[in-house]
Formats: sequence, structure tokens, C-alpha cells
Amino acid sequence: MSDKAYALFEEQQQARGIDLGWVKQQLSKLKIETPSWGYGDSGTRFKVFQKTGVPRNPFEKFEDAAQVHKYTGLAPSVAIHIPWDKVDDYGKLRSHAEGLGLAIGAVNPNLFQEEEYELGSVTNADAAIRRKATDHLLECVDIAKATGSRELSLWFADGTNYPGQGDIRQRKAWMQEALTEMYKAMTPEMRMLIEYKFFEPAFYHTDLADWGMAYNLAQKLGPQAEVLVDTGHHAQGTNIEHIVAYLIDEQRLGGFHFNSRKYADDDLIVGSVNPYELFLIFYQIIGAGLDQDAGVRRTVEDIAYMIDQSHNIEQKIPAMIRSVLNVQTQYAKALLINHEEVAEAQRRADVLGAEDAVRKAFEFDVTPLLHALREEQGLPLDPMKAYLDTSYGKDILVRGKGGASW
Ligand code: LRH
Ligand code: MN
Ligand code: MN
Repeated sequence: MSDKAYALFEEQQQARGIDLGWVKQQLSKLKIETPSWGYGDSGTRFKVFQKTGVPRNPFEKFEDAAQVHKYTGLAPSVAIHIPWDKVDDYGKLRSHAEGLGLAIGAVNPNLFQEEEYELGSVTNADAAIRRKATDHLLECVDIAKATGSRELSLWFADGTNYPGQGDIRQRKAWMQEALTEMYKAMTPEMRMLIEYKFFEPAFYHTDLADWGMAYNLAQKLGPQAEVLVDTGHHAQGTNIEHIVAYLIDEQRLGGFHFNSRKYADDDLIVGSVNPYELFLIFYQIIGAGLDQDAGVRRTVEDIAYMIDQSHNIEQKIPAMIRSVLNVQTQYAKALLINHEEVAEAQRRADVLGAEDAVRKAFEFDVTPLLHALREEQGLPLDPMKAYLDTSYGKDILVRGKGGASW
């Protein structure tokens, strides 16, 4: 790294009133959870592609995830999806993860891959199917106890394809009933993250279609229920950062599933298409963190940053390294916003001045800052190169084809 580049950068930021000591401190606290399913075989609605070398079981998924953390220092936990990651002994999986320097993160119940769930899981008109689905939610609470996970992350494929197919209000009641049962089973340390998505696989109505529905349900359930924002789950043009600001202010933003979306829920690499959106999301979060209101600050510290991506055509470990680095880069840029300068422009009703105060932070090249940070943390300056220079990617080819898939 060039010390000169960093010295110049520091000088430039100091002149703007930005304290790089504080920026680095914030950056060193950034933790991004990666999903176990991002390491396995995946695909599109049309085909699951089988790659050579993908993990054959949950234990190997953690081994691959450990590589991402080793070179980036950013990804110390891994979310699991049940039954994709079902094992006989979760204590064993936990020790394996811990031995690799990782923790088991959010537990995601899977209520969309069994035959019975064709017409819905917790909102199915058949009471026996609703019972089975609710029992699976309870099973996941028990798994979370064994894995030491704090988060239970819920997404439902439930919905209908045609008007009249289901009783929307009745289904709403069934959803609340099932989640209430789960909520009561949680320990006081746990929290339920409720994810929404406006379409797919159901296309007429989705039982939890937007943040308002998820928020309303969380409100009814209690303080341990919060909303999860998957950046891919919105209509084109939706102002996601507005939703983020609103939920933080209501102290109900539980976390994120980061990914990049061009058309629908395509789960592409976060920050690859619209890095400015990611930057603006962080602008809202950082702004709320600086707020005097202690409640808002607590919420900000508790936000679970998670990746939710499937890597179909790209190599999975480098794709995950790219993803967490993209998040770090946009976070670093957002930390360069001078909030006082923005507020000052707002007071003057200076529209362009306020917009400029935000945007110009995005335009800085934060490479010298990230290099300095990694040097201080004993990490390689270029984590991607450091990983690609090893033989890990080649060594895992002995696993062959036909690994774990969703
Ligand atoms: C749904 C979803 C959900 C997870 C994941 C596998 O679209 O994003 O968050 O269950 O897919
Ligand atoms: Mn998601
Ligand atoms: Mn999704």
C-alpha cells in the first residue's frame, strides 16, 4: 500500500471535517453474514447447475465460508436453511463452525419445498398442513437453541395465483396464529425476522407482500419480532432507503438480505448493478446511528447484515468475497458523508447543496482507506487476489460433482 495515497486521502478528508479514526472504527465493526445456500449448487427456475467442487454437506459449506472470512475479516457467521442444512447433531455443526472461527447465524425455516406446501404452508386451508408447518417453525427454534443462533429468519412462499383461490383475510389470521406460537417458543435473547416479498412463487397475492404487512405483524407479535428487508424483493423504482429509514425510526428494522436485482428476485451480487442504492441505505443507517435518540441507536447496532444470493454461473467462494467487499466499500463511502454539511444545506433550503453533500462521499475512491484498515487488521490488502493465489479453489475439486443444492 502506498502510505502516500493514504496520507493524501486523510488530508483530504480532514479538510472536509471527517475523522478517519472514527470511520475506521465503524468499518472494523462491520459484520456480514453469508448464507450456506450461496455455497451450494443453485440455478434458476429453469435449471439447477451442477458444478464441480461444491460442498457435499453443511460441514463443507462452513469450510468454504471460512475462506471468505479468512481473507476479508468481514463474514464471521453463516446462516443456515432447514432442511437444506439438516444434520443429526447441531452441536457438532456448531463446534465445526467454531473450530473454523465462525458462528452459526440465522436459522431459516424452509416452508416451500415439500409437496404439501403447494397451496401454502402456515396459511394452507388444511389444518394438518398448517400444523406441520408450525411444527417446523418450532423445530427451528430448537435448532437455534442448539446452534446458539439469535435470529430466526422467516420467509414464506405462501400466496395465491388467482382471485378467489384463497380467503385473504383468513390466511392473514392463520399466518398470525402460527407466528404467535413460534414467538412464544423463542428464548428472550432470540428475535424473529420477518421477510416480505411482493410476488413469486405466488403471483396474484402474497400473504406477506410488503414491509407494511411484515411491520404490522411484528407489532402484533411483540418487541422480539422485526422486519427483514431483502433488497431484491421490491418493485422497480421502490425507494428502499426510505423503507429502511422508516423502520429504523419505528425500531423495527431487524436486518437485511443483500443482493442486487435487475428485474426480479434474481439474487445477483450485491452492489454489482446499483451500488448507489446500497450507499444510500447506509446513509440512512449511519444518520440514524448518529441520532441522539438512544432507541434508534440501539436498533442500528442490532441490524443483521446478511447476504442472500445464489451463485449460478460464477465461482461461489470468489462471488461471496466480491459480495462482502462490495458491501464494505459502500459502507466506507457512506461513512464519508458529512451529516452536518447536509443538515446545514437543508437549513438553507439548498436542494442541490444537500444532494451534493451526500453524493460527493460516493465519488471518493476509498481504496487507500480500505488498504490502511486491512493493514491494521493484518488482512491481505487485496482479499480476492489473496484467495485466488491459494490452491483452495482447485483442492476442493476432489469433491466432484453433485454437491449440496437447493
Ligand atoms: C426468498 C428468499 C428467502 C430465503 C431465500 C432462500 O426469495 O430470498 O430469503 O429463504 O430466498
Ligand atoms: Mn431473502
Ligand atoms: Mn429472495
